[in-house]
Amino acid sequence: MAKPPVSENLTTLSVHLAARKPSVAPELASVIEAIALAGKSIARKVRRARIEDVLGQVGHTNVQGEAQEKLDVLSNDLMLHCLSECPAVGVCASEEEDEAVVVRPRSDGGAYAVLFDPLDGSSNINVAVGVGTIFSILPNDLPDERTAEAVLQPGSRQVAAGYVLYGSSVLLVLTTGDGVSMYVLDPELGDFVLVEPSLRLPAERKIYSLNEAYRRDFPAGYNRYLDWTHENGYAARYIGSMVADVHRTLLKGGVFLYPPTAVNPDGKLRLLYEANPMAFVVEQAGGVAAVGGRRILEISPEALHQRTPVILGSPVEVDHVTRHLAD
Ligand code: AHM
Ligand code: MG
Repeated sequence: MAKPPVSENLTTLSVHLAARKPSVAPELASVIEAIALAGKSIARKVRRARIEDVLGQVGHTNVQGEAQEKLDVLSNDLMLHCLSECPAVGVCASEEEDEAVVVRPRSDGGAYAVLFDPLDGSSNINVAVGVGTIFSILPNDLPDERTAEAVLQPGSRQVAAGYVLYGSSVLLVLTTGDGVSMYVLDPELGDFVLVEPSLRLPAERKIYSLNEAYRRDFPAGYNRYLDWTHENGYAARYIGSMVADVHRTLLKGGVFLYPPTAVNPDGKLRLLYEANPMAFVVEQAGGVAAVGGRRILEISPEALHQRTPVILGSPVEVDHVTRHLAD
């Protein structure tokens, strides 16, 4: 029998999270719902960007020396507001904030640390390309005076992670450590509804996704890999917005890479709120995320905004990359 359309078989994000109790604690569900609320609000800002005159730069840079877009700042404020209103949030960290933002200690209910990139890919926003909010949720089990340190944990300690993609539709992709679910925002209902309870990444697909214009600066192994792909019928796909590129990789398969370059010897992407949450999602969908011979999730962070090279995607395709890097 044909599956009924989602519109006749609705499961909202809240209902889906509640149904997964006790593996998804109600407090954790409340944090995810706070992120979903911020995501809906950011989606509205992104949609109306040209109408409300919120395109363009604010005229200063963030801690990493990158020009902040007006929408970066708005999205950051919305995330911080929704998360600090949620009683289970202890501390937040954001690409747009220099330091961790302590909200409430463990003794006052702050059981989770939430790290995020409020609007990844925002330099593409003026051309209406897909952008997104990436988030990582960690437990906060530290004594009250050390709450800020809860943001510095390896990705293997994440209890949930995912992203909201503001594309031709608004999607929430989420893992709580038992597979990956995908929800779509029904703009008329104003709710995220379940469209895929168990996403699986194809085991192989001849697609690579990286900024090939930098190849003269890549370590030699990446160039050996690229030469090999050119001889073996691969397609290149690169949007330049990590959420959109990783999302395509998740659905269609292939490999997404951000190698070290001369300008960014540790790669460009940030470990804690870009690489780790994407690595958790990809692994939970049956993929691999590894650099330098170890899982991204096993890297011990030393600094909030530290960068890491990224290789993630279909297991067979990640193997091809690492084989060439090792040669
Ligand atoms: P951002 O967080 O400042 O938006 O930067 C991260 C973005 C990613 O979305 C994307 O993968 C990467 O930068 C693209 O970088 P490049 O233009 O060097 O290819
Ligand atoms: Mg980013």
